[in-house]
Amino acid sequence: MTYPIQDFSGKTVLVTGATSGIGKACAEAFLKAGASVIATGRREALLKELADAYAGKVTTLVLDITDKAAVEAAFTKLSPDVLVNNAGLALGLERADAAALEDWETMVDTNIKGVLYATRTLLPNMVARGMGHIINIGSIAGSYAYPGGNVYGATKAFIKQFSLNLRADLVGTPIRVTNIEPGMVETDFSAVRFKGDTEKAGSVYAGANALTAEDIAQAVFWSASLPAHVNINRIEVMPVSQASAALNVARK
Ligand code: NDP
Ligand code: 8X3
Repeated sequence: MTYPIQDFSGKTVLVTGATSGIGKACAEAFLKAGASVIATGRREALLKELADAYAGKVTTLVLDITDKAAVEAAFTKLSPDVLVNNAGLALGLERADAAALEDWETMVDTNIKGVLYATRTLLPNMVARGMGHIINIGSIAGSYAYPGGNVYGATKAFIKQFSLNLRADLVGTPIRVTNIEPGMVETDFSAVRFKGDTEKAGSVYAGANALTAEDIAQAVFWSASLPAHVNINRIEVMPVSQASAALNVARK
């Protein structure tokens, strides 16, 4: 018997932060499988590039995920089969006593509140339709502490627990919830974290044989492609070159 994976033709996938990196790769994985994609992000030109590359299959929504009113207005009538809550960022790697409070606020606004705005707006439609899969992009930073990961890691810990709590609420409905937790993926992530310092960003990935955005897109796609009765709760993915660090001890 052939294993009954989902057919994505005729299905719609909404990807937040589809202008680059993991979000763009997720959009492309679903497009290649025949789905239509609603691609969101702030950089209109990059959304247009994606739409041009997959003519007729991509609807673009230029929006800032931290803008609650804009998200509600844009998403309220939508009922995608899959929502990939991917838009997010890290800002800075300073110790907590030196980090910029504004950076902390931006991470909370984007990585937590943005996910809440998208999820809370779309979820009633999914429940009413009796169909839907919410796939959050968490991080290993939500499970393992590292110096400078302070608020970024905490936002991803929120996403891990929010994903599990959504599952608890949605038992008895067909809605699925998955948290994908990547380790080091070579994208614009570090260039954003280091505010355009591409040399510093490059050194993060140098010689590391990091994961690619496509590696994570495959985990996202696989989770969504499984039969409707299967829920992947969490997937933690690291490059083979990475492992959780030993506990630190400061010595005299
Ligand atoms: P990128 O910088 O390549 O992509 C980030 C995406 O998020 C962009 O499409 C960007 O779109 C979007 N985004 C950021 N802020 C906003 C905003 N305010 N409103 C709308 N969209 C926004 O990085 P990645 O692909 O690596 O990151 C994607 C996700 O993966 C993030 O949640 C990140 O935390 C997570 N992750 C990344 C890892 C890595 O090592 N790279 C590891 C673990 C998790 P635009 O700028 O056009 O608005
Ligand atoms: C990104 C992975 O380890 O840089 O979420 O925080 S890490």
